[in-house]
Amino acid sequence: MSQIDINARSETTALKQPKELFSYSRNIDGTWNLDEAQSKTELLSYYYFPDALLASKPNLSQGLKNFIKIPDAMNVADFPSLLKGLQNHEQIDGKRTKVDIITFRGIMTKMLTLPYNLNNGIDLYITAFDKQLFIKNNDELDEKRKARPNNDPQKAHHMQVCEFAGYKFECLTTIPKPWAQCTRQTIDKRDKKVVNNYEQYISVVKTGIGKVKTLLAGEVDCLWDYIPEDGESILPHYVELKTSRVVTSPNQAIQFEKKLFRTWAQCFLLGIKRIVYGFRDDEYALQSVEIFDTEEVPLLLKDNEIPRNENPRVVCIDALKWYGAVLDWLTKNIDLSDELVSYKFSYLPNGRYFRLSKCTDEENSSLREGGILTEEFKQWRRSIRKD
Ligand code: 0WD
Ligand code: CA
Repeated sequence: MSQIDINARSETTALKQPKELFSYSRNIDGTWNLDEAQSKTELLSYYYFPDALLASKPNLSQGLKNFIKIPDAMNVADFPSLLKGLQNHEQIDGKRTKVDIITFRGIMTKMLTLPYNLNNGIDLYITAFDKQLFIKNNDELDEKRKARPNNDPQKAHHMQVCEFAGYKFECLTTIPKPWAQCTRQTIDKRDKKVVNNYEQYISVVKTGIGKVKTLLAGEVDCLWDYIPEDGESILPHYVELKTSRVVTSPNQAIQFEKKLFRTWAQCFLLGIKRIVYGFRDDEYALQSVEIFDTEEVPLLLKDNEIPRNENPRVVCIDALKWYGAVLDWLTKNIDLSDELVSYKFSYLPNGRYFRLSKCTDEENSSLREGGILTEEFKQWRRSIRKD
């Protein structure tokens, strides 16, 4: 077993410009669509929210009882679809994608924000294959934690409404096609549309920090304006949509700061430039909408003068130095060519270390046989192996 001190920091934070490799999507019936063009035309929507719509203070809880919600256990990061998409991409590209780590953005958001979220545990599985690390969340453990009885039904209900409110906000602020191609009906009846969280669009991006190259798959909410011409990066055109309670007290300001930091990490990792926050009151009525520039968030956090008591000021560059250190450590402490073991990489709440330990043989086999890797992907990579 080996461990990395959570106070580890890399000296530099040389960052690579993220680049989209491909995209795919999840349909309303929960099936995956690996057709990139179709995913972009059918599942990628457009931001459209004229200020005038705020006047009616739309209620973000409206339609909750018709919410088409994917069961939590099914809504986990899905490796088989990502790897199939990657295989398609490599077949078109004619070569293996040269990265060190393949994972989902949500996992890397947890890593990057760790220095300012010390009381959240993180439990990951890591498998080396074809000289690359595949990192997966331990979803079973998360499910068990979530399944603990909640003794406060009022709070449980509030959490449910808040989750719905996020998807409702997406529904109110987006249209399925560019404005000129939408019917009047589609635009005007957005508030009546049945909300679902099955449909999603996923962008797969190549990026990295220091010497470590990463491939990250992450959900993207919508486009700000249009899909650019070939040759120009689509990433700066994407938007992240979020909701939060209106900030009315210093304590809430601290909570919002934490959320904004997490959102910054989420967007930064994929190279998304714009964040749109919808602020709602305690009755879930939408009070205001504010647009943040991802690049400006670190400065906002740095200059924010709020009474923060024991809460440390969030320094994004410090989080990046930790992120650089931990990814570098992983690629150096795991033998990338050992395909006989898998690892657990875990951080206990309020711990001082992130620990790497070997999985049991059973866990290793299950990760290599469907848990992370698929037979089809392994065969594909073996078929193009040079040695
Ligand atoms: O615990 C789950 N059910 C999770 C599911 C956790 C993390 C991811 N996912 C799924 C997503 O549905 C997607 O298919 O993995 C895929 C890739 O996601 P990602 O981009 O790596 O995930 P992340 O950055 O953590 O979150 C993106 C979105 C969220 O948007 P907001 O605006 O809330 O950050 O994934 C959804 C959500 O729409 N999502 C969740 N939905 C339900 N329960 C959860 C969750 N715990 N976490 C993320
Ligand atoms: Ca969102």
